[in-house]
Formats: sequence, C-alpha cells, structure tokens
Amino acid sequence: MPEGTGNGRKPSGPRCAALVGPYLSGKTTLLESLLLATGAIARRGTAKEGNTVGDGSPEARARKMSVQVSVASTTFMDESWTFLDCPGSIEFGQETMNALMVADAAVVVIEPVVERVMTVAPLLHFLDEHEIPHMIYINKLDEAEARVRDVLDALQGLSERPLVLRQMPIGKGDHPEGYVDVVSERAYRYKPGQASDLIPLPADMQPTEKELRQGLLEKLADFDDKLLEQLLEDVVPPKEEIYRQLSANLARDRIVPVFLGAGERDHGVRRLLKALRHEVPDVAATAARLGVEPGEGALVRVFKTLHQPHAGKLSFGRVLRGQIKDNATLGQDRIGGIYRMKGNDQQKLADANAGEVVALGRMEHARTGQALTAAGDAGEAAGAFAPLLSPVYSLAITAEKRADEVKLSGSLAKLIEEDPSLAVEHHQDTHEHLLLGQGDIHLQVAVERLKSKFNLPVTTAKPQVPYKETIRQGIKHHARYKRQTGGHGQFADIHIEIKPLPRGTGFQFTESIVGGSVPRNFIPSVEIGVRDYLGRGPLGFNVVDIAVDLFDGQYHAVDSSDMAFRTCAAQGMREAMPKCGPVLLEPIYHVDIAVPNLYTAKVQRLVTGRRGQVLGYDAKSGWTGWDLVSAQMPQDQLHDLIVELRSLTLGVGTFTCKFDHLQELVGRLADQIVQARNAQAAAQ
Ligand SMILES: Nc1nc2c(ncn2[C@@H]2O[C@H](COP(=O)(O)OP(=O)(O)O)[C@@H](O)[C@H]2O)c(=O)[nH]1
Ligand SMILES: [Mg+2]
Repeated sequence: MPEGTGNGRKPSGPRCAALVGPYLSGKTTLLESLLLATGAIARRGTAKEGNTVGDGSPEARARKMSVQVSVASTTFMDESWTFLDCPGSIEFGQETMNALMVADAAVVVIEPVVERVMTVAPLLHFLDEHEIPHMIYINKLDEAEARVRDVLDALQGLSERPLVLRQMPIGKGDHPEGYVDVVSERAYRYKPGQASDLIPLPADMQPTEKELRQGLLEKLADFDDKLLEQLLEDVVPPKEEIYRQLSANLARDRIVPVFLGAGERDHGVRRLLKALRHEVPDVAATAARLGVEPGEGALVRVFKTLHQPHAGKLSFGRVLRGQIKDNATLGQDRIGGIYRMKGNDQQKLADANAGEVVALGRMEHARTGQALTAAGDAGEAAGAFAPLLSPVYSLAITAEKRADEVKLSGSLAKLIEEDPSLAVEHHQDTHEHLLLGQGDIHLQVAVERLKSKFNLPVTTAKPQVPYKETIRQGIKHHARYKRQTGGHGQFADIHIEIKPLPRGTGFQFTESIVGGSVPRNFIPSVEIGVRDYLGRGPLGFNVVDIAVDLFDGQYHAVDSSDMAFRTCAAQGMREAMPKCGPVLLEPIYHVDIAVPNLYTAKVQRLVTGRRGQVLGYDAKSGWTGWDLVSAQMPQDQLHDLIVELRSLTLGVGTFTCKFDHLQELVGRLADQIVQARNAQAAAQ
C-alpha cells in the first residue's frame, strides 16, 4: 500500500510536488520562495521584474503569466525535490494535468477570497478523481480579505475529501504575525526570509486551538478504529502517531491538509516544506498508485515536450522505476543528454534514478504522455495518464508567406507534440486550416511560438461556418449543349428531374433512360457534370439533399462526347436550380455545457440568447454540485461560446459539442449570409 514517509522511513528516491491553483494565486512566487528557502537561489526574482525561475519562456514573460510548466529541482535537508510550477489558466490545463500525473503530491495554492474559491473546483475534482495526494496552501494571508474559516468552508463545498486545517493564523486583520501549528500545538512568529521564531501559544487562542485539534483527530479517526477508540476514551494519541496517520491518509488521498502563508514574504514556506518532507509519499508509492508494474527496468513517463530553436528537442520525464543512463536506449531513441532543470538552467547528469524529474535530449520519437522503457513504449504496463482535453475554440490560420504553406503542417505537428491539447484540421467545405485548442490565449501563444520557434508568421481569422443549401421544390428541365467549332462539333441533350430529399440524405443520382436516347457510356458523364455543379449552388454553398434523375435526352453519333454530356449536365443544373426554391441550411450542434449548478439558469439564458434551444439539464454524474445543460445551437454561435461561458462562470464552465443536423435558415440573417458569400466570391 502507498505510504507517506511520516513514519520516519527514508523516501525511496527524489520526490516531486506540483504547484497548482488558479491563475495569479501566487504559484510562481511560491516556487521562488521554496527555492530561496532551500538555497537553490540566492535572491528572489519577481513576476513584475520577469526574472523568476518559473515562467522563463518569452510568451510567459510577455504576459506575466505561466503558459507552461516550469521545472525546478532543489535539495531540502538532504532530500531531493523537484517542483513543477504549473500554469493556472484553464486554457493551459493540459500542461497542468500532465504534470500532475507524475507528481507525488500537489500543492494547491489559492487566494483567501471566498468569491474566487470556485475557480479551483475543476482542479480539485481532477485531483479527487485521480486520487492524487494534495494539500492546500492558502496564500497571500498578508493581504487577506476573508477569514480563513470562511475560505475553508467554501473550499470544503468543492472537495470530495475532508479538509483538515493544520494552522491557525495569529493576529487578526490584514497581517497575521504568525501561526499556531494544530498538531504540535506550537506557536510561531513569521520572519521574512528566515525560519519563524517559536513563541508562547497565545492564551486566548487555546480554546479554538483545542477545538480544531479535536476536529482534526476526529477526521483521522474516521479512517482508524484504534484512534476512534482512544478518542472515545479521551486518550490523546502521541504526536508521532498523528503524523503517521496524517501522512498515510495524504498518500491515499483521504484527507486534504490545509496550510497558511504568504509566499511573497516567505510566510509559512518552511512549514510547507516540512509538511512535504514528512508527509508526501515517495516515487515507489506514486508508481504503485498509478499502476506502474513493479520491476527493475527503467520506466520514464514523458509529461512535457519542448522544441527549442537551436538546442533541439527536450523531453521532460519522471523516472518512475529503475535507472536511466546517458547514451543508453530508451523508447526508440538513444538518450542524448540527461539534464536536471532549474527553470532555464540545466545541469548535465550521467544517469538518473527513480524519482528524478529530468529533461532528456534528442528523444526524436518520444511523445508527451508516453511511458518509455528500454524495450520501447511501455503501453498498458505503465499505468494511467491524463485524459486529453477536447478543443473548445478554433481559428482559421494561413501562412503569411505562400511559400511557407508546406512548412506549416510540419511545424504544427511539432507544436501539437509539445501540447497535445492543440489540434489541426483541414475543413473539406471551406478549405480552411483550423487550429483548435482551449481558448483564445492558448491559440495566440501557439501562433507566437510558430513565429518565434519556427520562423513561421501566420494570420488568423474566425473560421467560416460550412453552410449548405438545398431546394424546396422539384422541377423537370431540358438542357441542350451545342457548339460548332471548326471540324466536328459538340452535342449533348438531356432531360433531368430534380427533387428535394429529406434532411441528411445527401445526393442521389438515378437514370431512367429508355430506348437508348442517351447511350449507356455517356450516363456517368452526366452524373459527373451534376456533381461538378453541386459544390456551389444558387446561394453560393454546397448543395445537399437533392435527387437528380436523368430520364431522357438525345445524342449525335459524331459530335457527342463525355465532355459534352458533362458540360451539358452542369449547365442544366445551373439553369434549373434557381427555380427550385433554394434555401440555406445551417449546421446545428448538440452541445453539453458543464457548470456549477448556481450558474445553470444563466447558462440557459446564454443558450437562448445565442439562437439555441435548451433540451434539458441534469446533475453531472460524478461532479457534486454541477449540472450538465444539453442544448442545440447553431455552429455560428459556438465560435466564442467558451469566452462568454467562462466569463459567466469564473472560468470554470466548459462544453463539448457534436454536429447534429442541418436546419433551414431563412429571413434577414440568411440574406446576410448569402450576401457575404457573394461578396467573398466576387473578391476572389
Ligand atoms: N500580497 C501578496 N501577493 C502575492 C503573494 N504571492 C504572490 N503575490 C502576487 O500575486 C501575483 C501573482 O503571482 P504569481 O506567483 O505570478 O501567480 P501564479 O499565476 O499563481 O504563478 C504577483 O503580483 C505576486 O506579486 C503573497 O504572498 N502576498
Ligand atoms: Mg505562475
């Protein structure tokens, strides 16, 4: 069974903690404090000055926000640690989920603002669902707007697991002076940049402290009969026993300890480090939790890929089992360099053991998410990895220079390798290349990387909606094609019947020629001619749901040809179709929108405001307090749906969608769409 190391056992190897939490909660600043406290850096950088260890990429510096995970290794009290500073923005969530899947534990950094606690809901759900041991660090207590108690209550409402407050702030209002440790029952005064001073426990805090401690013990007793018995008999268990239970329960993700502090002022940072040291499970436990089969052979899970303009490809991985050596075979490649990372700094290693987080050079075949062994890709035996986020936003992209078109697909493939939550698609109808991802910033960062890493400037635009058109009434039409040019001429003559078909039927071609009025061998050419026309109907769009029957015609023994019949058929369609009551068809999608249920009513209004139809809503299975609203919405309204949805729901709402059907669109909107299409065609 996975077990923390609180029982005094040495960890089996270097450990790894992911710093996660909403955007701007202070993760990158906390990393800086952790590195300072462990002596990995001598001076703290700040987000403002853009010189932190995390956020070293130009895209991150430009936005003052993390757009990818930063990896920093350090040593605390002779034990090796790697911290993964993860982006908080939901748009870079794939990066964060991937990192979480290799960490021994997560530190969820949040701000003490009750109204914003909701932003952490999807993350807590992910951690609970994957049973990833996690603790919460309530940051920025130096400028707290809310009471810790209230923040905790709001958080508990979002967490499947019980939260256990481990510290009480000393001093009221804006600036807590220190804290009381609920387990050791000791009080400390914060000292910036240094270990806190031990002070006497303030007398007026003792009753609350006792109450909190009792609450903590009761929560632990839920998982331990012996402890329950002791509590009932008023026996106080020894501290060592409490620590042992805390760490065992963290390892099994049964409880979530909550710590306090202010990363920027180094408040509570050493306490956090000690909790990590004593309570976080080691790599052996993590490998077991993930379902990695035990054994000797090296196994590395790649959680990130980076293409560097000059230095080439780097694959970030955690060694979950065994040992890797530089130049040895791993996966399908020979390792071309093993590096321990500290932001942008690299330290070259000859080998790395289970527990290490390292960057591997020149692993050309390795992909993000793969588990690599000396025998190749480990597949099933490597246990679980993060699910892939499906796209919620897309842009049409074009290379600025025509000559770059070919290069574009190769570079996009590399970007997707770096970030599997990006995707590309070529749309058959609109002929656009679509870049799909998690939001506007996500795609803008991808576009910047195309330019900065691959020297490939592109322009982006809102993707076109692939409208189609059909007809409302049928017609019989006679078309004749006749040319006399020099020697022999061209001749074809056909009678066709065009009919509307039910929605979703597509196109059908039949013939009912009797007596060879059109010879057999020319009939396929008639069908080709009709199909030539279907790409652009009277309204300017792809024609669907019609049937064309060729029922009569004439030919000429010398002048008729395949080409003549093909041209005649296209001409006949062009003449007849405008008389068939053409009508625009709009793609309608089935959309499932997931939101905390306090937003359900807002979301229903959002759907109807976007010409959608709410089909119903229901509790989202496995997500306490969340609803799934089902709706049908026009594709045209989906482009920026995520933007509005997020702004309505503190960023946590999301959706999936699937094409459902085509629906007739008439009136002013349809006229505008047709006009725009004609204007576009005229410009080409
Ligand atoms: N008052 C206060 N501000 C903080 C603290 N930690 C971080 N900040 C500020 O919060 C902002 C976001 O910090 P950052 O570390 O970049 O957040 P991240 O998005 O979670 O990585 C920055 O302006 C920091 O200076 C803290 O402990 N107290
Ligand atoms: Mg950050």
